[in-house]
Amino acid sequence: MTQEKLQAIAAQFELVGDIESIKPLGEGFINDTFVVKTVGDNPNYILQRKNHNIFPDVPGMMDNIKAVTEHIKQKVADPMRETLTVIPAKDGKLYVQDGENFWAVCLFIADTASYDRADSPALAYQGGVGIGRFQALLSDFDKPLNETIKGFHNIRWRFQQWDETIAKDPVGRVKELQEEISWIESRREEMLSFWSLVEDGTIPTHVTHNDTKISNILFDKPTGNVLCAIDLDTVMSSTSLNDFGDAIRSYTNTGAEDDKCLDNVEMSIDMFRAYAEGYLSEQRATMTQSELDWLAFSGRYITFEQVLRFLMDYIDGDNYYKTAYADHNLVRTHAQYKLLQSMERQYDEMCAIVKELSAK
Ligand code: ADP
Ligand code: GN1
Ligand code: MG
Repeated sequence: MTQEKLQAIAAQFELVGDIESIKPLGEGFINDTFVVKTVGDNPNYILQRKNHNIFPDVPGMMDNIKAVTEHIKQKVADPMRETLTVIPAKDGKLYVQDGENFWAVCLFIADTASYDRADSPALAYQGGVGIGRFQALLSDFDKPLNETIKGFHNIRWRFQQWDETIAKDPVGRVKELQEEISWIESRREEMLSFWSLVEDGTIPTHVTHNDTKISNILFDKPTGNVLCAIDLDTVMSSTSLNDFGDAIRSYTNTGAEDDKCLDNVEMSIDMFRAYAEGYLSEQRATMTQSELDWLAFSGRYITFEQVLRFLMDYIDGDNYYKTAYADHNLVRTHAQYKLLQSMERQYDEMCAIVKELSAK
């Protein structure tokens, strides 16, 4: 993508100030993200090419983001910093379509930090507060939301995709993956029976973020406190347990998501406690008993789902996640499986911590 092309796209949005530069940012697995710097004291912007293969209805997704951010803005002290601000195109749409590509812009929130890994329990606590608060701010949001990715955290749907991918075996990788496939199959019933509690309403649904890894939270640089949840592409109705579980998958990992050295990867129970404490400080009062009962399990559920998704993408020939090298998705599978096993070993302790914290 040339600078000229990027400039031409950015110029179609309602930006204040002349563009000084457009530079790539971050390492997201799905979209391409750029920072648009403007001349002088004018605001800067985030320009994103939204992955249309993964998000079939980008206009519907942008409607979701606009609606939830407008809702949050009504309730917070600093509406320009405590949530994203969507910048429309000059034609009034929330995106610009350029051939097959869809682009969107939001305000760059200055003086913030984001992290790929939690390096202290204090940060994990703040992360928990951030997602708990995000859910609380949206607890009275009552407009319908578009389903941006079908069955995103629905393991029944994921197993359907899984069975089809294994049957198809498009690049002939299934035969060498019998052990990894058994990791998935041996947990199928357990995961489906958890999900059936969401399907039958035992576990309620809410407006949720659905992609709560640590890099999707901004922290305020001057105070170190959490500022807001970003990357709102997957905001949809689901169980709030998914947001907790996905964050636990990310904040508690002592290694990297794609660590080649499996000895680095464990679930840190201290990080678990810190994140849970932050989250429950915002959410405890409104949670049902069924949500509390399954809170610790949600870390296992989402980590399992991630093992399945990475492995399924590897079997499929690496079409979904961006990869940096040939067997990247397999390395991710192994590292996430190590994390899952670590959670399974420490599950009783996780449950005891939830019990202790929720009794406070
Ligand atoms: P992706 O979908 O590729 O993960 P994100 O929306 O998460 O993209 O953005 C990638 C990174 O860019 C974030 O982790 C954060 O560091 C930074 N970022 C995104 N949006 C903003 C924003 N509005 N203000 C400041 N930084 C941002
Ligand atoms: C993707 O977009 P990003 O990088 O924040 C993915 C998540 C995965 C995550 C794994 C829309 O998140 O579901 O958990 O990678 N997002 C989508 O790191 O599939
Ligand atoms: Mg992101």
